[in-house]
Amino acid sequence: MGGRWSAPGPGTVAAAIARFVAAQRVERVYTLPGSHVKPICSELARVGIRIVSARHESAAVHMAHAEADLTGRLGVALVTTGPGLTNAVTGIASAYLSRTPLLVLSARVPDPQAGMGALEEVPQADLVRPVCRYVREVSDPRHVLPGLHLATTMALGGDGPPGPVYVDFGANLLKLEMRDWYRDPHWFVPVVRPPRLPHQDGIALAAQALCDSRRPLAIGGRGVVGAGAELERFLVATGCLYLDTRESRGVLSRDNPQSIAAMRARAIAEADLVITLGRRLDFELAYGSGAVFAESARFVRIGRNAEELSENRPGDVTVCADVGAALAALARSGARPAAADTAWKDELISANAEKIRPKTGLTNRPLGTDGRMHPLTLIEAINRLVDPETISIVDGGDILSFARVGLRAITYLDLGPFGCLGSGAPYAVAAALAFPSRRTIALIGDGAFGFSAMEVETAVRNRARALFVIANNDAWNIERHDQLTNYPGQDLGTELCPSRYDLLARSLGAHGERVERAEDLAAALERGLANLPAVVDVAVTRDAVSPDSMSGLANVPPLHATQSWEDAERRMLERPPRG
Ligand SMILES: Cc1ncc(C[n+]2csc(CCOP(=O)(O)OP(=O)(O)O)c2C)c(N)n1
Ligand SMILES: [Mg+2]
Repeated sequence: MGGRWSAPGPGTVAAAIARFVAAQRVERVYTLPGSHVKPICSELARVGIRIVSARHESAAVHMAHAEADLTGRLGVALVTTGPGLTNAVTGIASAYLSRTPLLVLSARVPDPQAGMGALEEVPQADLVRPVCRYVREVSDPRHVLPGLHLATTMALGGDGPPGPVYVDFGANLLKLEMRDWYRDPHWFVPVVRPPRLPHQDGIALAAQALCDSRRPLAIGGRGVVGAGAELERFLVATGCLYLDTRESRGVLSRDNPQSIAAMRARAIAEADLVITLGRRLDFELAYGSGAVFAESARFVRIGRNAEELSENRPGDVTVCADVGAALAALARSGARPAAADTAWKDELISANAEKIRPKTGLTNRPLGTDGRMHPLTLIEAINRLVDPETISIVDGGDILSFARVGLRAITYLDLGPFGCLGSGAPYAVAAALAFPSRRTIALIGDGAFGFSAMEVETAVRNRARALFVIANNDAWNIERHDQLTNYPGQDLGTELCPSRYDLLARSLGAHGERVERAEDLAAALERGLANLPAVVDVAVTRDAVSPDSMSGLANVPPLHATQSWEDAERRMLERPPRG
């Protein structure tokens, strides 16, 4: 193998990796060039996989993340040795918290140089281990396919929560011949997550809990993804109210009357039975705290792994199973509350309908003292462009908070439980590539956009027809509000220079427009949609105080994510012990 390196042949390790990836029905691999991984990249292209090259490895991983979340298939990123891998860590960590199935591939320094001070040498596996479901360092051609197979099974959630897995190869390995280890066709089929069927005793106990309840509430998580039909039948059969969460958004139509997203606080405070569906009880659900959920509420926890079954608050009943299978079994059981509190249920349904009724007059919200439009004015203009097929993406601080209450989105991605600013632009690129016939609209704060604005060039180069709308308030505004409120008299880095992201976009070859007045918005957004990829840079006021600023999410109370939950927890802790 001495002398100049030649392209790898069809029976090499690199070729086997590519064939394995193609067998998983992966259509695009997100990457950024690097010599160490070039043999893999070359073979991926040879088997017909589209190579999408980003401008930062973290963005490449975010793209694979969006691809996985939107298509339901494995997302794949290929990052190069050393800084390629360290740059990717943020994206990997975000997928880890989102429980998104990703295969991250890389190459290490050649094994014969390991430990000798080789170019770009860092302990790659150690760097990613805490944020991966599985890590495998392959150093022998015999282990290439078993390693990839096991890693992919783990990524899909075969033996725990789904999430990112990492496999790297000594760079010296990639052009070696695979010999007979390559021939066995059973490696080149899609890896499937082994099904987990519910035990009938668990279903019987859950059914009994439902019959005994008066105010049952189901909460969706990643477990309901792909089980929309079963969920709908379950809700009809049992009459449960339903809350979706970030992980399950879009699975059930928001028009389903039993879905009461806008009444979340009251529903969780008053339900007497809470059924979690493949969902962690994490910060978004008050860690299942008895101060926020009714203290006497019973919990039925349905899911495939310990995180979903017992984290923070073990179920009074646990059903270890695929959520779809468990929901189907429960619907078949005929269980429903024997003495349902129908007044409670009807009240929540009608209060929810009233809250989500499209309001007129958002566009008339007063301008800020800076003369700029309110963020909800911008969101209302975007709502007019959102059709049932639109993929909506949000990234930022205040603007994300306003979007959570105002944006009418069905297919939706945001910066996720990792709170990872900078993921929005890459998500939009991947969404537009995966679904070219659907509209992709990303609403991004000016600060958040700065992390990955160069991905507009990736969009131009790859003809990713996304619309990037920048909510530009010249600030890390949610942080600015927190600082003004809690650290008065200080200005520590929360102001940004007035910047023109439309001009930046134009310099990268995209369509760019700046909008200062609400009356110009609709036409500018339409022109953007007609000239994708496009950046519409919208001046919004920094005066508007977002719901997250008000609820305390921005200043992080010690016990809970929001101030009202924090207060409830403190009241509970301060109560004298009973008895
Ligand atoms: C990578 C990263 N760095 C820092 C933060 C902390 N942070 C959360 S929101 C926010 C401000 C976001 O500003 P912008 O995107 O302009 O949105 P705005 O609040 O102005 O609407 C910051 C810095 C984070 N979540 N992620
Ligand atoms: Mg901002």
